[in-house]
Amino acid sequence: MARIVVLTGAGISAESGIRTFRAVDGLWEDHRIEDVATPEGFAANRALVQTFYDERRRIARAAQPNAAHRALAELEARHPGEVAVVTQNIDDLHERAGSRRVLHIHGRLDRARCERCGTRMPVTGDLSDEPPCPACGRRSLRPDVVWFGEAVHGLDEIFDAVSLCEEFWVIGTSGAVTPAASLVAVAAEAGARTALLNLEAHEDTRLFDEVLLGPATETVPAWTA
Ligand code: BJW
Repeated sequence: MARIVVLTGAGISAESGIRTFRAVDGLWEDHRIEDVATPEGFAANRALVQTFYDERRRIARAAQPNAAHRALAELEARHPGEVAVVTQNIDDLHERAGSRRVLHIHGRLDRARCERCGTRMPVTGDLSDEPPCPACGRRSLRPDVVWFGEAVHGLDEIFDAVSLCEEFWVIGTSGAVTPAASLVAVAAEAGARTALLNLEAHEDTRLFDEVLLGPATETVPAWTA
């Protein structure tokens, strides 16, 4: 089990040029959440949702890990086996920075899942082309991401890790979405020290033992040094 569990959100990738969701210029300003981030929205307009994720996949591929991703990878390298990253992000910037133990609670942009047979696979091109599933041949692939109303990935493992850690740090998330937002209460209840590193204070700030405000590329290297 990891001594340090780090929960990350969109804010950690913001300085890599990936838009957050709930900022003034965030993704939800251009799109209705229910149109692009629910199973119902996908059923109503597959092309819109596939194109939305194709575009985000292109942006994520072109983005580079920043100093905050690298600081977490370096922390893990200095403390092998003691650090786990639980990310809400669907980009792979933690992995590309060198983090080895990364759990993608909301899925991954670079993976697809067949709605018919459940097979999961890497995505190389665009899903809006509606390529067939290599396992069953149906044109039923969707991004392997977690939309509202769907079960997050690996929740039991994450609850176990958070309830056994000594340090629980939360970086770059608004705390607007459960169950990720409820993990700080689990950690605090279990006696872990909790810390929030975020650009700005938000409703959940008071739940943390320590709060460090500022851009992640400055706060995370300082905090993990
Ligand atoms: C910086 C920075 C810098 C900026 N440095 N910081 C009522 C009705 C229906 C459902 C519910 C309900 N009440 C609760 C629910 C549950 C629902 C939920 O939470 N809804 C709320 C909106 C109310 N949750 C779910 O549905 C979840 N599933 C679930 O509960 O399942 C139950 C179940 C069990 C068993 C079987 C079946 C079901 C699933 C939630 C899925 C969320 N999915 C998304 C999309 C993923 C794919 C994609 O990326 O497109 O996940 S929504 C979106 O929000 C995305 C994010 O991961 C998530 C969190 O966003 P995040 O990361 O916090 O980003 P922001 O933009 O909000 O905040 C960024 C922060 O960074 C800000 O604070 C900035 O200040 C900061 N920042 N720059 C540091 N440089």
